[in-house]
Amino acid sequence: MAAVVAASVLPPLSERPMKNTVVLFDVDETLTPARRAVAPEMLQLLSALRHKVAIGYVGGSDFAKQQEQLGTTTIPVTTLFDFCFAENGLVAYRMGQPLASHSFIKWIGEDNYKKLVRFLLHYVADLDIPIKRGTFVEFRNGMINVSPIGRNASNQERAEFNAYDLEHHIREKFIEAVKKEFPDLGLTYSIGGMISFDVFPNGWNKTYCLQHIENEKNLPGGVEYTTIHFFGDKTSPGGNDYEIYDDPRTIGHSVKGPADTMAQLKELFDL
Ligand code: M1P
Repeated sequence: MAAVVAASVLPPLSERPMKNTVVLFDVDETLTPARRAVAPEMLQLLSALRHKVAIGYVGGSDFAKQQEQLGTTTIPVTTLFDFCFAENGLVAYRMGQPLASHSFIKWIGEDNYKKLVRFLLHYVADLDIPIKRGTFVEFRNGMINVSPIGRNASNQERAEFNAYDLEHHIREKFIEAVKKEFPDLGLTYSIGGMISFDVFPNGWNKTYCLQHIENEKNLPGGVEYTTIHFFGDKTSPGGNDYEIYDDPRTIGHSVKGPADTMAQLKELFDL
């Protein structure tokens, strides 16, 4: 029901009442609980917001996970947002159509990548943690995601690893070891979720997606977005929302979870 409302007919971007405003959202713990599905109430609110302004999300995860969390089996996530930015905007859709993007493997090159992945997998092999599952390195278009426990961990196992990591700093130590081994690769290491960290070229953080927003004015009949709001939960230095939250091009809003996002949206946009 909520998704049906969310997918209802909308004014084109150039005819939205606040047409120079775009509102961008982080996904995990901003629109949804971590790695869980969005609530129908959130979709309803986003639909109401979308009748006033342009909306988009920018997540570190790959597009498939965002489709799982924000869309349904019958509703593509690209119909629910004007802009969909997966992998920090390295995979991007505008009004349902894909935009051109860079790739991590082209940037780093096969030889450097082989050295990096060799080190990562050796490190995981030697790591003594309570349990391990599978998929320790996930290869994506704009980054790789590295998980000491493995991405196949269940929700229960994810929570247990997260608690263990808080105490033992497994991911922080792992990142320090990679940095020491590869001081010159120009990579950023970002802990955005519960069981893993993302690795991408310096500068390919969430601010990457802003170039797509800024390019809108150059499209035929395009809109110049002079006001860019961003809502995220990991907005402190070191968090993966920090750079875009702190960017001079955005108005940053820090949230404590999806319920807080909804409360702040209602107040700010009179919804
Ligand atoms: O969106 C935040 C992070 O979500 C996942 O992290 P984890 O599986 O560790 O909870 C990953 O998709 C990660 O890439 C992403 O940054």
